[in-house]
Amino acid sequence: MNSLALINEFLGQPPNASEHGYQIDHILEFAHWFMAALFVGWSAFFIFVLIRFHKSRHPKADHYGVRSGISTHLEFSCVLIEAVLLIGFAIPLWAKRVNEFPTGQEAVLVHVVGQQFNWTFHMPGPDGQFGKRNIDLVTNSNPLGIDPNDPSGKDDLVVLGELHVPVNKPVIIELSSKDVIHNFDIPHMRIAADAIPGSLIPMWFKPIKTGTYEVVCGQLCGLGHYGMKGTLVVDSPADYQAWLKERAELAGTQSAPPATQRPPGEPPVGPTPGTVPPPGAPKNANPGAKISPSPSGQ
Ligand SMILES: [Cu+2]
Repeated sequence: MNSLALINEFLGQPPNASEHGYQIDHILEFAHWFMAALFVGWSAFFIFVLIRFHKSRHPKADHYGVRSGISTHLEFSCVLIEAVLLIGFAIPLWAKRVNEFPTGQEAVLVHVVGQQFNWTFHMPGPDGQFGKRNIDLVTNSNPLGIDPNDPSGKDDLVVLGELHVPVNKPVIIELSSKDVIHNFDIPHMRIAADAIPGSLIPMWFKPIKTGTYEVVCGQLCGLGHYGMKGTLVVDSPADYQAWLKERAELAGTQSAPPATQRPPGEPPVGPTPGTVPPPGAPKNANPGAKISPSPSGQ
């Protein structure tokens, strides 16, 4: 099994840190070794055919061709192995991922919202209820448009760029986007799904190792796509509680989340070019906004 895992390492797969990830790695390993065997087999067959049917050995073409049934048997074996991979491994794993969601009580619930070019995480707070969101209320200090009059939104946590979750507890994510199609991808957790405006896409995983992992956008979503990164921190239960407490305290003192760092070359924060502002929005929400120079002086 360990020698099999080498091919994933060779292909640049980061180490797995989620419960279901080992099954995905197993399918990847199997499929890659199978493809490697096919490549070697068909290449050898190609070279054999070049030599065996060379013009010097057969000056006159034989229109009957090969009469042995070996190629039929070989092709049937390949189809059989592929069918076993698909029906025996891939479909059951997929069914498990989409049908066997953990229940809300045992899981951590997070709304993840993509926008050019960052990820915002929305957690329901101690009451377990997400506050209502209204696109008309979206401002720079309220990036998700949480309704201030909704009592269930009072204790909600909105975090830009860095999500903390406890280890060994399922995390259910509901994914959406504010502008274009993004892709929420945590390679170490072996999960990825498109974030589509107007849709709420559920996904889940169970982290099994504490640590800090990279969240990336897996869809080319604009000029600053390369900078659309976030962080997932898997904490011990005590560290997670400390983080929740710290965020709750910060939410009470901060009126606005930290300004988003725009990647070089990106237009200033404001309405995405080509988008229609919500009814009642100020004509120029961000007059005279400039890209502030980064600390390195670029
Ligand atoms: Cu993106």
